[in-house]
Amino acid sequence: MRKIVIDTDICSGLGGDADDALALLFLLQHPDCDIAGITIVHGNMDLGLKGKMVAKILQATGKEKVPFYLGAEKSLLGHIREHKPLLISPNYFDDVRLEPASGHAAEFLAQILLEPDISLVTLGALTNIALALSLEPRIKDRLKDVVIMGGVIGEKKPEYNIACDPAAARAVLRSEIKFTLVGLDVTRKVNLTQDEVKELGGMESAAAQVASDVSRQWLSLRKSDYFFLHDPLAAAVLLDKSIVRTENILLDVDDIGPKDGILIGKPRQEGNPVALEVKDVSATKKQITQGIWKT
Ligand SMILES: [Ca+2]
Repeated sequence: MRKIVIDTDICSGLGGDADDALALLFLLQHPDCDIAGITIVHGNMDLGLKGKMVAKILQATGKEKVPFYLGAEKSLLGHIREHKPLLISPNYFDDVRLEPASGHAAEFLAQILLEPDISLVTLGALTNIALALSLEPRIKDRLKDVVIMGGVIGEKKPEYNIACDPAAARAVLRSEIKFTLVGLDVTRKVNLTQDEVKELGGMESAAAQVASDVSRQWLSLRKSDYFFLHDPLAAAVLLDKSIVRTENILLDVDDIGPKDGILIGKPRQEGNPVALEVKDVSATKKQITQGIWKT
């Protein structure tokens, strides 16, 4: 059984990308995963609403005992991304009973990440992780298994998770934590189409219902017939590194300035593995969607 902590900036169902919810549903229902806790970080939506969405997912998967914590509401330097309007009916949360655990997400991370054999996957800005590292620097020697969804290799525009808090990303990348990076250039190769969502939607367990709800909402907001499985791919890589081809790259984040948040890197043996491609896109997608919808 893998003991896993998930750090998420979830806006799924609230007017944002479906992928955080799908990654949570994938890991929470996976037979080999024991989720030790979920921490929530800023990005586009009020933290309390993000907490309600996590609670909804925990209830839908029958994982009410998994603790979840609210974390940083702003970047390390105090920036905040404009909140998007809530697009879901508030009634959607009428059945939510669970409350976030007390305490800041970074305090929880500073304790739990010292425990042996904990894996961490980050699906949002790295603010909570950077704060935890400053509270408890020994984390960097203890944590052996980390997957970061963020960044993009070879593009001039910064990726959202890194751009939300470049200083935090810089702190984490320079911390000597060993991690595998799964960036946008790779996650954009794995998408889910409207037709596939329709097909998967026949299985209406509570968890499948949430998966279908957030996917349909995101398709309609994007005005598109597909969306990308960014965070679920990072979750799948956490469970099986062999699904991606990687290269060791010494990574950093560009200095504060107009290009802040752009990843820079050089291939180096002492660098961290960076995913370059998914070896078998259709098998990986099948594994992810079956894990989420339990088809
Ligand atoms: Ca995310």
